[in-house]
Amino acid sequence: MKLRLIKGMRLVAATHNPGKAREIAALLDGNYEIVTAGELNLPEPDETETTFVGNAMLKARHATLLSGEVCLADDSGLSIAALDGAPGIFSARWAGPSKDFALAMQKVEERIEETGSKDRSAWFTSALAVAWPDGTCVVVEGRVDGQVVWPPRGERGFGYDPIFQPDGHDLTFGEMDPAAKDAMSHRALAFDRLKAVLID
Ligand code: ITT
Repeated sequence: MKLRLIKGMRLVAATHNPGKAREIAALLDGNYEIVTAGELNLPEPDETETTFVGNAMLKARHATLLSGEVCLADDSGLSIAALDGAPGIFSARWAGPSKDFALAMQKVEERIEETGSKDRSAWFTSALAVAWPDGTCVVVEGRVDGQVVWPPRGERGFGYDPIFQPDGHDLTFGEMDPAAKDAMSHRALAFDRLKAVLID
């Protein structure tokens, strides 16, 4: 059987991050009835895997087991070359329990300065996993390269967006119109791949 996401169907976005949920809805072009794990009061699983792909599959499967519905999860993060790829899968955890991204961005800047490196290159990764109640799971990944800037610029987006300037652009993700970010982001690229596999 060919796996498909049929337009109009209900899809659980297995995320508790409202910024991410907004982008997921926009990147699916309003073609699905999206309900979030937060709205369904599904608990967040511990992200115990060691890769974006592993954690995306873990979150999608966890939500499917609890809801019995088709679930889509995103595991993502910012990797800094000078920090050997940190914070990477720990991007959310660097913001602490209060999800303080001003603090997390400060930590990124301090760690880069501590290395003495002039290399500010960085990349965002998004792994998207779709899980079905029968245990099937499809996963794809997207990446966008750029530079870490300091100080942070822009109030749009979420998380580390104010310190990430994608290569070939003058604005940070925090300064860009959401549609401009959605035309080039790691998440957009992952969605392109997901659509190529699952959507006619
Ligand atoms: P869920 O697991 O509930 O989806 P989360 O925020 O914990 O929410 P992750 O574990 O995938 O999600 O953590 C990824 C973190 O990386 C996220 O909290 C952001 O701070 C950051 N991040 C990912 N994509 C980003 C983007 O497009 N712009 C800015 N920051 C991003």
